[in-house]
Amino acid sequence: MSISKVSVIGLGYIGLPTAAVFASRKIEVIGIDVNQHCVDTINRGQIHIVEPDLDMVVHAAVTEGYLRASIVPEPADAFLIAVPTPFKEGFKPDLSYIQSASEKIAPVLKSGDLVILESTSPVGATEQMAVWLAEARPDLSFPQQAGEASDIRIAHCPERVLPGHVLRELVQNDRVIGGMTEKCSLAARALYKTFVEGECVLTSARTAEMCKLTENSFRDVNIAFANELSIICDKLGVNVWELIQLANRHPRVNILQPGPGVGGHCIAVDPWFIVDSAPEEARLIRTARVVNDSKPEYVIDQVVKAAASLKEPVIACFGLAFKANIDDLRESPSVEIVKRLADRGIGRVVAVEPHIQELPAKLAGVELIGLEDALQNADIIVLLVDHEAFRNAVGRQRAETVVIDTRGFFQNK
Ligand code: SAJ
Repeated sequence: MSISKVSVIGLGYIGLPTAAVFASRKIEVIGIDVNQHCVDTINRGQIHIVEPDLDMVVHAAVTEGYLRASIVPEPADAFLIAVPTPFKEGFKPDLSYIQSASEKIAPVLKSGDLVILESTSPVGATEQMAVWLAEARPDLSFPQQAGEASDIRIAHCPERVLPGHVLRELVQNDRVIGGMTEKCSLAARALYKTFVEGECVLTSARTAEMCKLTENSFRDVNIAFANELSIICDKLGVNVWELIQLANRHPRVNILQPGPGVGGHCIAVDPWFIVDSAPEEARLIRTARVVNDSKPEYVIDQVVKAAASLKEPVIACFGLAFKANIDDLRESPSVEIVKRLADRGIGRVVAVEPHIQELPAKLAGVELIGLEDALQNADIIVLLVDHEAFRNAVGRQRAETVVIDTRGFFQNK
């Protein structure tokens, strides 16, 4: 199967880097998005998201004519769907973006095309996508109808890149390729091999779906273990950071780090897809979510207690991003903590976040200040994100400043 044109549907944090990497291999790429502003930005050779080096790769791809964006789908040889899969009421997966992407590309599909679902999805979503495509195109055959003889090949190939390292991980990570049939898997592998240096391992679509959910749930459960330990250790008067460091000297123990909660768009969402599919069975996975989601309130309680004995304290919150050394504030437990602290009215809440120029609208009433200002004036420092930029702040706070360190940053680690 020869692929000379690839269409990427959804030009967000995964779709745009993927489109740009294909284009950098001199494959013609048409990126499709519903957002006109994003389409226009990309067509100017610029980007609308933050990811190191992505601006250069997109600029080169657009200038050299390999990458174009549009809101109107057009024929291609392979279609990669990288749209959001959030959850709705009751933590139920919302597949509406996949459905509308399927409906969009269906009219331009032709025999021999490959459709790949990259979005993190509950088990069965790829088969569901194939049903939507088949309903829209009764003139074409799909794997669920014709098996290996189908006109259209379908696979699930979940992305597993780490924000902040997307371009490197896209190329270097191993890739799980779950075709609805073996021919589907082989076609998808041939496509990814144009840029993936890691191994492309073949499996079924359902296993590939579960694999991605498993990876993020594994991490969530392990972070929940660390978060629960931190609360137990507070109660028992044990330094959790020292404890973890010591326990991790055991050759088969590797505990992750406690924090103020789990943020981002994946780890706090994906485990719910497993819980939704197997609500009775997924007891540990559900509990991990509950433990991690309760951590912000625990941190707030700590601050409220510390503030109780102070008059109008200046509460300086260090870090707003959802993790270290990035500027992404979306789904960040730190933003939530700062907002809820400000709403409580227990003092003057200020934020230090060297990676941004202005605060998001939901933090109206909070002031963004510099690190030195915070060190001089804070009565309480709440370390929420372990940004490298805070490294030289350690030990420079005033002697009387109370430090609530959710990441073990101010400790002797
Ligand atoms: N966190 C802790 N303690 C830790 C590690 C992380 O509290 O020891 C917190 C972080 O501060 C952050 C959250 O967890 O709030 C998630 O951060 P992360 O670095 O664990 O993961 P993400 O969300 O940036 O990316 C994850 C990755 N998945 C895994 O590592 C299994 C990435 O490979 C996936 O591609 C990505 O989810 C995704 O898109 O699914």
